[in-house]
Amino acid sequence: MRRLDEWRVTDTGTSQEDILANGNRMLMGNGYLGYRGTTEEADGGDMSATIVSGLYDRYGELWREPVNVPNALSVRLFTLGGEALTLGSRFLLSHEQGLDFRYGIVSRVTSWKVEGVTVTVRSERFASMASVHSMLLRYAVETDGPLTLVLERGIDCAVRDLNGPHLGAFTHSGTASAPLAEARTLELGIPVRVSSAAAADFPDPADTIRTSRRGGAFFGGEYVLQCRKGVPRILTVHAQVSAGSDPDAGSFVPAADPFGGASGEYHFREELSRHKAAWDAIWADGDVVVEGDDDARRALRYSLYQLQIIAPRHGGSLSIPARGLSGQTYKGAVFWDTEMFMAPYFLATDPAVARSFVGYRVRTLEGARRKAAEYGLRGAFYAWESQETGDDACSDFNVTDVFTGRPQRTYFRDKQLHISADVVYGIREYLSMTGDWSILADGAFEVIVECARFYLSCVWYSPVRERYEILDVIGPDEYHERVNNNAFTNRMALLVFRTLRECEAELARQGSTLAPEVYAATGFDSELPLLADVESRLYVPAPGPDGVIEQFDGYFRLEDASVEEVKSRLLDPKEYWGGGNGVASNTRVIKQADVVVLLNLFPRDYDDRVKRANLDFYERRTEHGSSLSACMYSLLACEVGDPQWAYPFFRKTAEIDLTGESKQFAGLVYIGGTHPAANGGAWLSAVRGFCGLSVSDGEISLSPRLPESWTKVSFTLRLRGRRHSITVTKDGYTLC
Ligand code: IFM
Repeated sequence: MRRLDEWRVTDTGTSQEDILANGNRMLMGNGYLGYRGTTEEADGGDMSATIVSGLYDRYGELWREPVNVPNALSVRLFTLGGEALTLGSRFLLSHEQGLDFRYGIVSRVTSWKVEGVTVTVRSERFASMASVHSMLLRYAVETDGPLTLVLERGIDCAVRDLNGPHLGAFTHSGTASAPLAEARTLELGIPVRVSSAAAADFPDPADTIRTSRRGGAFFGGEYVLQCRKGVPRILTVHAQVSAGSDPDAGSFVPAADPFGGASGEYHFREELSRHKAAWDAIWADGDVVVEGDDDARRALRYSLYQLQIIAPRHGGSLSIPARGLSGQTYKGAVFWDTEMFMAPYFLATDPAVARSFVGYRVRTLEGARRKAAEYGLRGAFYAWESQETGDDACSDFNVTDVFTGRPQRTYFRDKQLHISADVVYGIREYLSMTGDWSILADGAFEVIVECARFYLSCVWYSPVRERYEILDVIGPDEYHERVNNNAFTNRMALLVFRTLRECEAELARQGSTLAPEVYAATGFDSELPLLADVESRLYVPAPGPDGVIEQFDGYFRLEDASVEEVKSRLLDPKEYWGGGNGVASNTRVIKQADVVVLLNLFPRDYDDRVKRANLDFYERRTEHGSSLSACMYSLLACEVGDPQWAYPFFRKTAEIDLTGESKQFAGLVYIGGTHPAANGGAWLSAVRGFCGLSVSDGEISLSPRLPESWTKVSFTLRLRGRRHSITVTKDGYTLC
């Protein structure tokens, strides 16, 4: 049973499905690392995982993916006869676990009945926001009668990977109560260090500690606990994780005794209060308070929590993968999700994080250049699935066919041309919100130039129609592959050209010589005449007489079957709907918002009639098979003044990681995990949608259209170095 209280979500489920869902739901993290919400006794089978931001590896010919580093918070509790007390144990009495999403504290109470004695474990843990290499755990075992138990704890190196293993050359040192495991990634030999120091604050003289019998893949100690009624055994663990990919890799060495002589209890309290202070500072700007609707307030705050625990604040020009730090799904890759769905929240509340996203694209520009060259194109074609170098991790066979078990050819990598424009959109928004033009000299201008050059090399001139077109692409709706003139893609390419012009003009106004320098250095000067021509004659599909914009050439000729009808044609529930043979491919049913994204990004280009017509037309034809979809419909519905229509879409996007109701498979490929884009979409729906916040030329405007149950929304906005507090009610707003 799941419950959502103020700042807390709890769950009592113990099935394998619940364990998997709680792994995501109760994820903890600090931007540097993410630790799944499994119990301390869980093992690889429960998909426990510790994922470090920016650390990837490839095993053999399998997909490159994030490395699941050894589990430094592993605790195993056994009966004297050697039976493990887990959630699957025949001795289990009850279990409740919870996440305090104000402070990122995962706690639980679990009881088992062994030989007539009730054993209860209470644990509490957090990934420190104050010291990103650290995770702390307080683990207490209590019985209501005499019982001998064996408690094993330390570093479990037998972690499970989707496409692993990823680590080798293991060594261990330290002691049974403070082990240190070191290893190297297989592909690049990147060092990984994990330590796990423990303090048992109430040692019973009869308790003993010895080196774990598990040996090999487990480094740590084993306590024999002679439990007595009412005498809890409390263990405090301070784990430290560092990987060679860290910006501070050279300098960070796990402390041998992080307790510094203090008792475990004292140390835990001290670390917890530093951690809470860091969270208080985050919420001071990052919170959004909805009044009048408790469920909405809680779900929105939970979504913001999910974003905050994966925000790369520790430096190093990093971005956020599509499944955050919740596991190895989607290869731990960065998609357009960051720029379009997550960045707006950080731009409004913590622009330094948004700067890191831009820095990441600057850092991976070479990879984008390599990809463009690979396709015989010029400039920068950003990776559809980007890892640490910017080379594309997306496979040519990204889906496994359910019927044959064979890899299915997909064209996400080759044809989602809009990705480079999404990167430019992210830079443009950064400039607009921060006014920080210095980012252009830090590489962002070169990114814009190379993206413009990329689109110049993609367009085709039609002498018959006397216009430039963009052919053979995939738009946001991934079910329709290799289409011509996707309205979103073409409009975004135009945005790239315009952004380049505007930046060039602004730099000149500031007396900067950056633009001519970059043009000369990259040889772009010679392409300026072509740029002018393409910019003026690039085709962007316009609304038809009924106001509807055709998603791509020929879309209106496809079968107009309903979503339900198309779904009923599936022969297997996990079957992929798109691609060559998908049930949706030759119909008008789309996976996710496409034209609707276009209307949200360019609201001034289209009037209300057009927005309404497209909302009505496309929503009925959208499967919402992507977690990126609901928020876009919610936003557009607000834009046309229909917040009640928008509201269920807001709830869907804000609750996605609470309910766990989302697609878990694309074909046979597991795609579960958390959904940061939807979490960002919850902020977009609430603040841009219901509050009607928009910013243009440094000016804030608000047009409240709150849903019926909402009475007030308060949030912070950082704009061009100033902090504004905004309160929106049904009849107006205050801004200071
Ligand atoms: O970026 C998205 C894409 O739009 C739909 N498929 C999943 C990707 C990652 O979230």
